[in-house]
Amino acid sequence: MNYPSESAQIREAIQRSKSILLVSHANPDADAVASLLAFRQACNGDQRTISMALGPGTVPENLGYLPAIDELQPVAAIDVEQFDLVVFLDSADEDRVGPEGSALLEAAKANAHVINIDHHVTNTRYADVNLLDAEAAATCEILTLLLSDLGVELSPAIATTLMTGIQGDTLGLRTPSTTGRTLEVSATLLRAGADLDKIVDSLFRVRPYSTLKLWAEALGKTTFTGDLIWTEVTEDMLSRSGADESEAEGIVNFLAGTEGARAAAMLYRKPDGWRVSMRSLGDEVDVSELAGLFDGGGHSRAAGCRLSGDESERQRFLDTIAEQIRPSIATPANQN
Ligand SMILES: [Mn+2]
Repeated sequence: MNYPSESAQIREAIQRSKSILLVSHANPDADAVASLLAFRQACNGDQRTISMALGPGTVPENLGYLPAIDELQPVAAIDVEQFDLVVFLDSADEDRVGPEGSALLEAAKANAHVINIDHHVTNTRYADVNLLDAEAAATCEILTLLLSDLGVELSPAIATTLMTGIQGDTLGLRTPSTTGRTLEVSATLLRAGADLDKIVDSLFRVRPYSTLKLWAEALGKTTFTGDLIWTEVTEDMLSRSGADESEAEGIVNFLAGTEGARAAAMLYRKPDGWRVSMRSLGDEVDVSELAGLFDGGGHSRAAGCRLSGDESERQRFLDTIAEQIRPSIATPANQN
């Protein structure tokens, strides 16, 4: 057993339930979407009603190959009172689900049993059963271990879905969150029939032309504030390129690899401010701490927050981050 006590509690909760709601976060990524779909497939053939809901944001088009992806619904369309078990996946806290998150969690707690399965260090343990494993590179890594505990056989479709979440969160097993166990779990999924070719092509190679046009413009606007490299995506840029916001997701990782940058930020212009996504390449800068200064959170090398206000708030953010990431011991000048 990988998670003896949590797996037993989750098994019991599922057995007791008649209708299950699976929920994941806003601006969904591969791990969020794959977590829902994998859990859904694992319950296939089951007599229970199972619905899947996501916080606001576009489902990335490159995940279109995943089975049952068209069954995903927006959280706003869900009547949570219909469900007696609600499972939050890949969501560190209720706000991560979006503006409706806290109301949803409150309603879920009033009517249903609530389970929280996640790998974020910043998870607030908001559920009745919390299966949290910050050592896991992806929620789909936890789910693979959980499904094994529950005795669910991995079909090629489930394996492909779980592998999608792992590949997505590890950028193809390349992030420092990738552990020996991540590789072992991946090997298990591959042997169970995961279509790795399809996943790697869909996540990392094939992209629409609109993405290239958006990237060209966003990279063209890239600039430094101190050692922070950053750029912005606006509504105008999206309409000029014909891209949707999710097509900009990889830009911040790309920026983080720039020599001389200690952290990278992507600012998504919103009517009331910005959504910010941050990355760092090395151990020296913990972007979850930086995001925390602006009421955000995440992982040490990938985190996010929101800014509300105008250009002056954006400037305050940029200046604050630049100041925070300045090397603490200044390099002595003209010493040699
Ligand atoms: Mn994740």
